[in-house]
Amino acid sequence: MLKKMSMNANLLSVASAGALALMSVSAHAEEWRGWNIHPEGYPNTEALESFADKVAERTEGRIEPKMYNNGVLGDQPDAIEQARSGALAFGNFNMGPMGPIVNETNVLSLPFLFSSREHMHDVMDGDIGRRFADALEEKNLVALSWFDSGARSLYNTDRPVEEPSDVEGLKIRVMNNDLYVDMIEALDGNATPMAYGEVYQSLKTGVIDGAENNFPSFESSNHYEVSKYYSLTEHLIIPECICIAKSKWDSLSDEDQDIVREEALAAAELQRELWTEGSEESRQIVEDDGVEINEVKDKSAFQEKMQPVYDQFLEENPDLESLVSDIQDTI
Ligand code: BDP
Repeated sequence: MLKKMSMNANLLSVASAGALALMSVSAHAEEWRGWNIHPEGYPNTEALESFADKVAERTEGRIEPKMYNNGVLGDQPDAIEQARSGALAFGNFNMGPMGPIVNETNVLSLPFLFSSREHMHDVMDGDIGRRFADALEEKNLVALSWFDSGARSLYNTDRPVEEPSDVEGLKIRVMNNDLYVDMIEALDGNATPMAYGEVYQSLKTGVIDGAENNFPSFESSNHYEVSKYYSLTEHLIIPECICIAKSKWDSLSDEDQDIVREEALAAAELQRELWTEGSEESRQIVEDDGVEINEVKDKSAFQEKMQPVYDQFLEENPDLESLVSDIQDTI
């Protein structure tokens, strides 16, 4: 009897040693899967890779972020859902496709809301940015810092867009957000929401006539190879976050939270620097390849066309009116 008990106790201690060993492996290195839609060399990718390395180094391997670039973990709307549930640990998300999930962030998709990148940075780095972060957190995403994504402009396979009427009849791909459908329809174009990864082929085969994006994305996605008119409408300046799954964030010690937050802020600083250089380089690449880039002389004509989009949005979301005017007043 005694002998049997001690054998069991021995077995138990072997088993618990095994369990402990397993626990310490997982406690030692928790892989954090990070979603990124962009390829190697893109400003965001460089900054995210640096974030991942620094976090792993400073937490001495307690957290091991690993970037999955090129959107290999899925489309942006799916990835946002995965990060909300904790299936993905974090991602670099654009506030455009965030709108259908976190209603407040739709404000950031109102055309011509920000007058410049600097305006956007001032807003997002200050108290108003905190309000957006609070709204995101209610939906289980912890926004730690804000990346640049320049200004988005229209491009198409057919003609330069110089005035609103030039958009008439063009089939334009937009990101997944009804506000962008309204925006293109207000210009008498046909809007087609579509995943980013499908745009190249759709431009090439004529399923769509155009799309809209910043220079780095226009270049890195190769859309410039098949769409030779880029018109500087600069209608959207949309911030992007480094957003962490709330469940992952809440599981961190205070010390590790500080490290992750500091490195997310450092990554945003790096990204913004790389963005400035990267945009210039991308513009040069597409120009050298024969893309015709035109200024839009009278931007206010486009802005005026957006009035119904604002009116409808504010009618549907009266509680967001002060947020819109606070942003417009931050100059
Ligand atoms: C890029 C954004 C990316 C979007 C993409 C798009 O950085 O998050 O998914 O545009 O148009 O500029 O879908």
